Amino acid sequence: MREDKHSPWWKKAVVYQVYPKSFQDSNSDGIGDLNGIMQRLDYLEELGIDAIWLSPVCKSPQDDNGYDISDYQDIDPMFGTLEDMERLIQEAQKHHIKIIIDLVLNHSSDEHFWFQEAKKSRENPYHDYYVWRDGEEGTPPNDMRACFGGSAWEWVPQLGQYYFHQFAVKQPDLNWENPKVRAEIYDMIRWWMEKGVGGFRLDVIDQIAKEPDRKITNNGSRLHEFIQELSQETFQKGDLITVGEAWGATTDLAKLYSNPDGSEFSMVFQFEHIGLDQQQGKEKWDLAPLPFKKLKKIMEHWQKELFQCGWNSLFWNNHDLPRIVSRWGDDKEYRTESAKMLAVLLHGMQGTPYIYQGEELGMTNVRYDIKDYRDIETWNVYRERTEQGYETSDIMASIYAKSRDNARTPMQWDDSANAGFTKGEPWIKVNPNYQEINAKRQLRDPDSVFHCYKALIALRKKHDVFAEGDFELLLPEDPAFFAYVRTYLGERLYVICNFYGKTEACPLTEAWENMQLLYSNYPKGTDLNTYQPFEARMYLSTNDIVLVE
Ligand code: TEU
Ligand code: CA
Repeated sequence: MREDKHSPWWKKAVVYQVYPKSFQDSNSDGIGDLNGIMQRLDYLEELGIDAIWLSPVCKSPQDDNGYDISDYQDIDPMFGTLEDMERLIQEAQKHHIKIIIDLVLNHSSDEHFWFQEAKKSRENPYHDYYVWRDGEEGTPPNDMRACFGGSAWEWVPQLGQYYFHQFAVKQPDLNWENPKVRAEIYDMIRWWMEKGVGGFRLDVIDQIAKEPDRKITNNGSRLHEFIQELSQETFQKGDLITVGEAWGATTDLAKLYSNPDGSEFSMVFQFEHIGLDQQQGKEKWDLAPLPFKKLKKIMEHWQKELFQCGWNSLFWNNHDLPRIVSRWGDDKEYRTESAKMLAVLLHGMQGTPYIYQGEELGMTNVRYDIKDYRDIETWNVYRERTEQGYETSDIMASIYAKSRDNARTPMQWDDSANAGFTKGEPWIKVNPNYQEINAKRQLRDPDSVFHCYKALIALRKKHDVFAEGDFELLLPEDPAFFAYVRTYLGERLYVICNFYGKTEACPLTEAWENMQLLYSNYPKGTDLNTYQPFEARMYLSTNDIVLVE
């Protein structure tokens, strides 16, 4: 059990997500690996992060880049060995960094031993580890679709049954209704806890309690029962950070997931702000402009609703999302300014910030020829939409904007060949802008995006108002400014961001000259009410009690 339930360590922590395949290659096979991560721990310590969330490194046929696990207790040889993983956990500790591993518990790979057994016969002891329905070839039990396209049901002729898969065909859904499955999973998690991991990220956790007969995927009726049991059997035995991925989370559900009594997780990833720039009720590929006021409202709603009765995670990016600077900033003329503005905006809020590798450099989206994409989802949408008669140029416009490979291009370390990521042939092309955008250059430049992130991390540690303050949105109807104030005891933290690329006069009239300018992405101007393109500032006002002698 945690020692101090009221302020667990992760409330002031900042997490950095490593997508291992694209972070650092150490043996020139073109694929990032665990030893590569070890070589970059100094860099991460310099940035000041507290934990690494490591996307899956377990054994996997890599049909979905490791989110299809064939052995939860071994490392994929492509990334290294179990000993390398143990060493990474220890080495990271020396850099004051914990390792959070990614648990993919909704499904396994079809190459997992359980599934290999399960499909042998209906009587096999592992058969019920997965979700089967009787049927006839060509007529699946219902019309449910898989996330990556096609039917959610796959026919297995020798059994005369279909199995259910919410994602790829090679990712059969595990049957959480079966207590044996749950017990095996808990054993496996405890085994990782004994190895000294600092926490867990739980992949699509809100989909584990699926009820395919009712066409329910997210938020099934037994979901919180399962999660509470999982938490009790595992996480609550340690002092961990846990974060569930929950595309279907509302603020009410998030209060359950992140209940301060510790009965479920530390926090969840919610995606309400993430789906905004797409046509209502359509897919992410159906692009629409960002409704800015709605973005403000949604962020305000989450900040307010979870205050003192839950905990937010704060993120713009992950391995499934396009680069935020290309998405809602400006990746051309104002790349540096807008990347910093987006950082300031998010890092001033309450919650645990997550930085996705390269975000701290303002890395951008890419535009490749379709043959150079690697992601299963990207290929599927290209094929499906081509079959449906979409114009190729429209499909490519969607892929440029939203492909998951935007996030998966190699980390840009320096201006040498392949951005210093590999001495071999990278598994996915490097973004051609690496000579301009790279870590080496930014480490030397105090005005870089890197140094902005570093400063924001340090501020969160220094001032309690970042973790503890309440939230009030300012100028909710303003079309250009995203501004808010956080208050905690005597401290007031103002965050004011010009969200767009035009110079604007700020309507706020506080006495800025009496406050401390904690951070700004422009040199201090003379006119305190004028904001340059994408200008962002943080002011701190403290009610100093003057003692009169
Ligand atoms: O993603 C969950 C999920 O819902 C995604 O498929 C999402 O809809 C998609 O990426 C949007 O483009 C998690 C992992 O983060 C993702 O990488 C995996 O592919 C997926 O689960 C399956 O494990
Ligand atoms: Ca390698």
